[in-house]
Amino acid sequence: KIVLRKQQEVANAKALVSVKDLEQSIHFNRNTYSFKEFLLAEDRSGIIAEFKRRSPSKGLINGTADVAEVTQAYNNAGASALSVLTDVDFFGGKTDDILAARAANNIPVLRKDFMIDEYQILEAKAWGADIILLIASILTPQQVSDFGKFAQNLGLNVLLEVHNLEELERSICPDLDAIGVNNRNLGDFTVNIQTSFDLVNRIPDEFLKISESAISNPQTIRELRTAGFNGFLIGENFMKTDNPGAAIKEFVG
Ligand code: IGP
Repeated sequence: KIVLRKQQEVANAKALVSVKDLEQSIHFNRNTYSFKEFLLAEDRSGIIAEFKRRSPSKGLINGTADVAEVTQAYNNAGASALSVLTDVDFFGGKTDDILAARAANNIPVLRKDFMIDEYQILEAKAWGADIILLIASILTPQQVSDFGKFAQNLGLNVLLEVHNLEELERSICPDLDAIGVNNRNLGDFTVNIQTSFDLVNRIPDEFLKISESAISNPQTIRELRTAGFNGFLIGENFMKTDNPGAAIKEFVG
């Protein structure tokens, strides 16, 4: 059902903004920031810090936070990259959020959405994103490879999200930069950090390894790092506080 909803959304967007318009936007012709460079930088934390107003599993998380202010605070605290939700219906995101995050920061930005069409990848570039997310559970292996190539040809980096070994083995291909293990099951919203520990050694070393969701303390980050992860995607535990930019500081270092 998410795929059908997104297809409708993409059709509506295409009717309003042509591919040519996207290609002529100011952000389209720029050098993107390298996910790998920032994730592995000595002076950065490996944290991919997410701006998320609400979610289907938690409802409203933060209704008042300002995207430029919060992402800048994440960046200043040592985040390696920023993740910004652009899905409207489920996550309360919007295009302006990613434009604002881009304008305020000089580190990689991930467009966090359900990508099902090349058009959305062009949007991501036009809106100032550097990284796109491909979710294995909603895409065929052929789509993962095609969208991965398409994004990399635009200079974007590609994060493939998997939730189990079957998805990983079915979808892995050379057209990716990073593999993210989602600790949250998108079907029933249950979370289990063990998912990351179980899958980390199945990810080939040529890919960046990211653990996603339900990371609630710095000790877990240390354990994930020891197990082989390079990156840690964290949203709710920052966003649910009054001051997300202060909350990240306790997770860094
Ligand atoms: C962040 P959390 O539990 O720290 O808020 O999780 C991120 O991993 C989560 O928002 C996410 C997500 C997704 C959201 C991971 N994969 C796919 C939407 C779509």
